[in-house]
Order: sequence, then structure tokens, then C-alpha cells
Amino acid sequence: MPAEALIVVDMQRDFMPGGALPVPGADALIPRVNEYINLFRERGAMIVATRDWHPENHVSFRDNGGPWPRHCVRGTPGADFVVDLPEDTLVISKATESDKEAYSAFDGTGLAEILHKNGVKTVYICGVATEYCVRATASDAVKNGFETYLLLDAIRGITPRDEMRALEELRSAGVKPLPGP
Ligand code: VGL
Ligand code: ZN
Repeated sequence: MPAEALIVVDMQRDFMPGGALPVPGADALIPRVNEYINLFRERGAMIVATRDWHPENHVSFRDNGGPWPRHCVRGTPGADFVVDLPEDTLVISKATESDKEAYSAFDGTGLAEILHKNGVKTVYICGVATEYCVRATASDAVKNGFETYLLLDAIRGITPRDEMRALEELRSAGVKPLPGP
């Protein structure tokens, strides 16, 4: 059984430069994330990919009183993955209920149970955006009892100040930052 999982957070077209809710520099992560996918796959890790998968009328959209432009509407090109995922990737769709925002990969998805059932003890997290979905996912990973590493060379935030604050908060919550090679 795999003792480790790589969790790739929201590497989707709408979060890339040119997309509906761009994270600056996120496209530069694509080759790094693809390398991590291959590396962890060779190590026998479980590969998990989360996707923001909103219904048309999601509460997080400005049209519905939320903070964000319309993005990652399920089934649209903006919601497509931009990294190369192996066929046996566990895809976790999140924020799928129209009236509920959900940033964490563990929020209402059953991911913790699936990982525990598969023998996973340690998770490595990469993707976007550092201060939103990466932060919530890493924080919940610790709360769910996983040894949690953040792949610092494969995450990006929207706002540098908020990203820094999120990294400090995660570190004090017990998330272990891993610099790149
Ligand atoms: C995200 C803002 C809105 C994220 C998702 O993936 O970090 N951020 N929806
Ligand atoms: Zn969203």
C-alpha cells in the first residue's frame, strides 16, 4: 500500500495567466508539477489531483454576491487540467454545491477516508493558489493526521503578502516546507 500521496491542487486553465482567475506565474509551475507527478509515481505514491468544479450559479461568483469572477465552471475548458495526469489519478472535485464555498480538498469530498483506507501517512502538496486552496488543503491534511509537506517550488499565490502570511500560518500549524532540489 502506498504510504505517500502527492496532492496536486487546482492546476486548471482558469487559474493560469490568461484564464478567468489568473494566479501570476502559475504557468511556470506546469513543468515542475509534471516532474513531481513522475517522481512520486516512480516512488509508488498515490497521485491525487483536485479541481475547482463549480456549478454555473456558484455562490463564490460576483454575479451571486461572491468575491470571484466566474471561473472553473464544471465541464468548461477553463476547468480543464493543465498538467499531465496518469490514468489512475484520483480526481477530487470540490466546491460543487452551488450554495457552499469549499477551498479544501478535504471539505466534503471523503478524501481523508480514502487516503487512510489506502495506507497513506504522508502527503506532499503542490499547486495553486497558496493562500486559498493550497492553504486550506494543507491545514486540513494536518488536522486529519497526515504528515504534511509543502513543495515550495511548485506552489504560487495570488498576492505575495497573503501568500507569506499563509506560509507562516501553515508552518506553525505543523506543515513542513520542502525547498526544491
Ligand atoms: C481558488 C479562489 C477561488 C483556489 C478557488 O483554487 O485557490 N481560489 N476558487
Ligand atoms: Zn473557485
